[in-house]
Formats: sequence, C-alpha cells, structure tokens
Amino acid sequence: MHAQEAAGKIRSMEVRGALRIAVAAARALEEEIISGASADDVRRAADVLRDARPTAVSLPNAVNYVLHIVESHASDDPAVGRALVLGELAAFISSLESSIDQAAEHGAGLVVDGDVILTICNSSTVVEALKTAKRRGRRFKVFACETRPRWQGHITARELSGAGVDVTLIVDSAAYHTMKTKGVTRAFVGADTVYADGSVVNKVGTSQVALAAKGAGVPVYVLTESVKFYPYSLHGATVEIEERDGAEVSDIRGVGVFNPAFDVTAAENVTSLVTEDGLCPPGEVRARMEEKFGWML
Ligand code: RUB
Repeated sequence: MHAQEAAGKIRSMEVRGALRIAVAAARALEEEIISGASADDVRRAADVLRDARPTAVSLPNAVNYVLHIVESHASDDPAVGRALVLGELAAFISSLESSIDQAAEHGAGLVVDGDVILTICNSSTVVEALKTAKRRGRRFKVFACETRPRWQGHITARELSGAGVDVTLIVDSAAYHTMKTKGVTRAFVGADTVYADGSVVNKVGTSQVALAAKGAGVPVYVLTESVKFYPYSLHGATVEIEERDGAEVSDIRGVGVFNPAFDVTAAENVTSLVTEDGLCPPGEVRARMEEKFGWML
C-alpha cells in the first residue's frame, strides 16, 4: 500500500490503533522506497502519513525513524544505500511487530486465575495479552467498555470471545459500578502516547476508568510498546487531542457536541506501564525515554 492510500485508511480509521497505524505508515514508506521514490518523494510521503491522525505519537515516531534511516544513508553510493535502507527498514518493521508480542507476553504474565479484568477501547496489545493468558490456560473474566462513540469495545469483545475468553460488554459509565460489584481485580488499557512524567494518552474515557479504579482500589496497567513514548515531552511538549465530528455522537438539531477522541490519564493513577521490556512504573518512563530516543533528540 502506497503512502497516500495508507494515509487515507488511517484518516478514515479503516486502519486504527496506535501500533497498527505506525506499522502501516512504515510499510507504506518501505513500499515507496521499493518503487524507486527519491529522498524528496519519501519526505513528502512522510509528511502526508504523519498528518493522517494527530494524537498517537507512534505514527510520527515511526515515520521519523524511517526518515532517520533514509538520511543516514544519504551520502552512500545510491544502490548500496538503498539496499542498506531497505534492510534497516525491514528490521525496524519487524521490531515494531515483535514489540507487541513481547509487551503482550509481559501483560499476560500478570494475569492470574480468578482475575476479573476491565478494559476500554480496542488495544491490540491488551487483546494479545489476554489471548496469550487464555492460551496459557489462565481462568479469568473480562469486562469491556463499549467505548462510545465508535464502539471499539465491541471489536475487543468480538476478538476476545473468538479466542474463547469470557467477556462481557458494559456501557462506559458502568465502569466504576462494575469494579465495585463484579470483583474487578485489574484494569488493562492501551496507549496512544506516553509522556515523560508517566502520564498516558489513550482513548477518551481511559482517565475516568483510571480514576474509578483508584476509587475502587483496582490497579491500572497500561500495555504499550515504547514506540508510543513521546520524546519531546521530555521538554514539556504535549500532543494534540483529536476532536472528531459531532455527528459521531448525536444529530439533535441545535445542540452542540464536543467529541474528543482521547484523554490524558495522570501518572498517579497508573500502577505500571507494561512495555516490550517488561514492567515500567510511571516514574521510570523518563529514563527509558532518554535511553530509547536519544537519536531523535
Ligand atoms: C485506539 C486506542 C487504543 C490505542 C492502543 O483509538 O485508543 O487504546 O491506540 O492500541 P482509535 P494498540 O480507535 O481512535 O485509533 O495497543 O492497538 O496500539
């Protein structure tokens, strides 16, 4: 899939979820390079992809890393440079793809028999972790928030049910009540962007789930690959919170709609992040970010 087409699919949310959009963008740039695009063409394609959605930094991080690979071979002999770029790009894409399995593996390791896990939205990392735990023979239940207005929780419920996981849908506003009355033992959520202070941007409603979890004494785990770390947040930058069309929520004439797609969960409401490298308490994010993203800063 070329860059324009990939950007269109990311924009329309046919391809969605922070990790998937990062992989789709990297693959699209790989495709451009394979078809002989010049460095300028690749830069233009990168701009189009980067702008497809604003909140998940996995997208610009992946795009910028591909450009970094391209730039670092700019002075090589063209044929040699191209082969090296494609080799490094393939390794990068495969590391992105394996980071989800590794993060999911660590997430699955947290699941014990008798767990009741609440989740929101559709995080491929969370779903993969729960499927892995199921394959390992763990006995647990899942409550999935529907995730208005685009119902990504239904995708989660379908995927988990298809893997034989005991999953129950709840309306988003039932999260606290469910924690209090159904013995929820932990919340698993995904991430679109992770800030240096350990706070996390994810699907709108995640911060309410985390606040409810705090009130109910339920630990909150954020399953995230480190490609979602936002290195510029080390200097205080934040990402734009995507606001989507009000028509996704309501068509009542004369009534305005505010439809933010993401929110920020404070670090103090996160028990731990779980990355491809294992558990990462919010207080350790800054050090991990500096270590992983030195090339960008
Ligand atoms: C998806 C969403 C997911 C994260 C993590 O939002 O908020 O929780 O992207 O997903 P949208 P993953 O549906 O608006 O893209 O773990 O798959 O990267």
